Amino acid sequence: MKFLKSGLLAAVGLAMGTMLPATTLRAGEITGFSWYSGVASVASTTIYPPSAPNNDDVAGASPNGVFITQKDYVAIGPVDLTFRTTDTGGVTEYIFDEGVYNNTGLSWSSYHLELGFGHGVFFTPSPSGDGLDFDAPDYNSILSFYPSPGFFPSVTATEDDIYAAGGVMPTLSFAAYFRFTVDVPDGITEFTIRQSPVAVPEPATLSLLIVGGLAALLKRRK
Ligand SMILES: [Ca+2]
Ligand SMILES: [Ca+2]
Ligand SMILES: [Ca+2]
Repeated sequence: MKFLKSGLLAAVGLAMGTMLPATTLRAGEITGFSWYSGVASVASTTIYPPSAPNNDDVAGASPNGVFITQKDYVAIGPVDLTFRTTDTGGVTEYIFDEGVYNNTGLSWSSYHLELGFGHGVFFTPSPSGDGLDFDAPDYNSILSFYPSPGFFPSVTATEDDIYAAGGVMPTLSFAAYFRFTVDVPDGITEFTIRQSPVAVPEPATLSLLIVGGLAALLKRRK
């Protein structure tokens, strides 16, 4: 499995290297990609130079896109997708399309995305007003976590957080795409999209919570 994973990574790296020779560096654009997780595998991605750099205020789907074809969660926890960037002389808006597979054995009640820097224990959230955001303040582009057969119809976005909820994504189900929009500014060399599924509390956990609550109540009465 390990060999498969490293082989896959090597293949992705090789593919990106082939597509992105050093001479193609341009402004405000995503140039490379890494992922970090103990709970999921990322099948592949393709990074192209943006066809419309510095299009921060665009409404609707940005022509600049990043596809991440499959993210296969085998346990609940965060996955950090880190993108290398280079200046473009402005803010470039990207649309992200992701395939997400729930292989955790648990149903998910919501899905959380955060923008920041670094990965793992070194992850730090993106500050307010730094130009890196989920299409703030306009929020006039693609934001959808409700592909067929459903999943999360209710989505709220703030500058650096997206919460998708209002439904359930059962185990062994696949979302052909989750879609969201990110503004990539000048002045950074990389940024991270941290993504975390949130599991529906198991009946056993719920019972424990209820028992705990009752015990606390009885203690107070005494
Ligand atoms: Ca920010
Ligand atoms: Ca924007
Ligand atoms: Ca926009």
